[in-house]
Amino acid sequence: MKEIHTQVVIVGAGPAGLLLGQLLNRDGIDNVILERRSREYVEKRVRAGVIEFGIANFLEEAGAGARMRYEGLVHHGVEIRFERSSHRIALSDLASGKTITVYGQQEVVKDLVALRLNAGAELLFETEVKFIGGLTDDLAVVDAEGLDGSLRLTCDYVAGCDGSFGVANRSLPSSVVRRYERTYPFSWLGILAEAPPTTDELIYCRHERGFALYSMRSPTLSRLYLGVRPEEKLDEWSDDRIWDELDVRLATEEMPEINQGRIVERGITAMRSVVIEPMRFGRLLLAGDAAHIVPPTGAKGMNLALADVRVLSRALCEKIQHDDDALLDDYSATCLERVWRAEEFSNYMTQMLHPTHLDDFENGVQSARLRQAVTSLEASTVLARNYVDLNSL
Ligand code: RFL
Ligand code: PHB
Repeated sequence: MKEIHTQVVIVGAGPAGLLLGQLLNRDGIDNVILERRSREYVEKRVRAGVIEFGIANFLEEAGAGARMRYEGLVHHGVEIRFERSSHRIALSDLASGKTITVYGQQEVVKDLVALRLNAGAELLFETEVKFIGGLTDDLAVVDAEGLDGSLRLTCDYVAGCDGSFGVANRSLPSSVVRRYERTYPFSWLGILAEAPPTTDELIYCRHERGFALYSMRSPTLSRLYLGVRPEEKLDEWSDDRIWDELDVRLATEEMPEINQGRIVERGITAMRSVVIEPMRFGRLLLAGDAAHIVPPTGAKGMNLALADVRVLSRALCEKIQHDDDALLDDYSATCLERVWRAEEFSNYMTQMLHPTHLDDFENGVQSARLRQAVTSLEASTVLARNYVDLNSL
């Protein structure tokens, strides 16, 4: 078995793990990233698209924002559509001039992987962590299986950035962990299509047949979602059925049809909210989806993950370089306050925009909430601020 010693082992090369690696490298803290998938797989995984104002600035400060600034689409508003009418939320006007940047998560991942490999830092793909232990000992131990066989790493700290179904959150003793969870009675069917976006801004739409979201990635690529029942299968959705349903749900008099094109990626995602408390046990610190999941309606998952590692990198730096425990001791509480705010916002957006065929009272409440969101200055201001920059508030 090959043995390695480093200061921080990072489990997972998603946005959280990769940005943490970059921040620690900049502070001169030795670290190794272990990722169970191949480089090609993580760079092609299509997921999030909206980067908050403060998080975009932070990516730039971390030296990872150059291509995002050049290629990302800067948006000043979003549209909320219901009962076949459109309502614009003027994000920048309502949120002190702030904007969102539409830039694919896999582009953020590609940029961070390139930075790391160019710096010659350790990033082991196709290396799956099987065990994390020694959390209250002098050194933590991480066992992994890689392309060249078994590995044992010893380290001061383990950053569990391996997503919801990884090994890190299962390594916290069950006696100290509390898990809060909600599963929603719908999923999202998402597509990426070679079609120029029909609109300049994102459209969140509630239609009696279900939710729809119009988003984009570039002047030639559209990203669209349909709310579907959790039991629905991808093979029941032909291209024609997807486009017809998007047309029906999104249609207004001003926008009767949407641009179509070849569908290059498709998937169905279940909608869940999860919070794991605490986010630290001894030498193990959870960050990103490993610690919490939000339904994608608020566009918060990746932003939360990046905001966690902003806190974590500072805490690790204070501890490792100045032997100061204070930030590390506060890590979980500091993050969880923001995490619960994001859970609340994502839950609010989800519950407002997904009609239910089971409960007409709920549908009435949703309509009232939507009308308030677009007609009350106070309500639209809260929505705009949370949407644009929740993680810096
Ligand atoms: P990731 O990206 O899941 O990365 C975890 C990595 O860990 C690896 N791994 C392991 N590696 C080694 N050993 C093991 N035992 C391992 N187990 C797992 C995995 O292979 C993976 O590479 O977690 P991270 O870094 O915390 O990032 C979180 C984000 O990916 C996630 O929150 C967002 O994608 C959520 N999300 C959105 N977030 C936004 O901020 N804005 C959005 O617009 C947005 N839209 C979305 C979304 C997520 C979606 N899906 C598909 C879930 C839209 C969708 C449809
Ligand atoms: C996306 O562009 O993929 C996207 C945008 C907004 C969301 C979720 C996903 O709320």
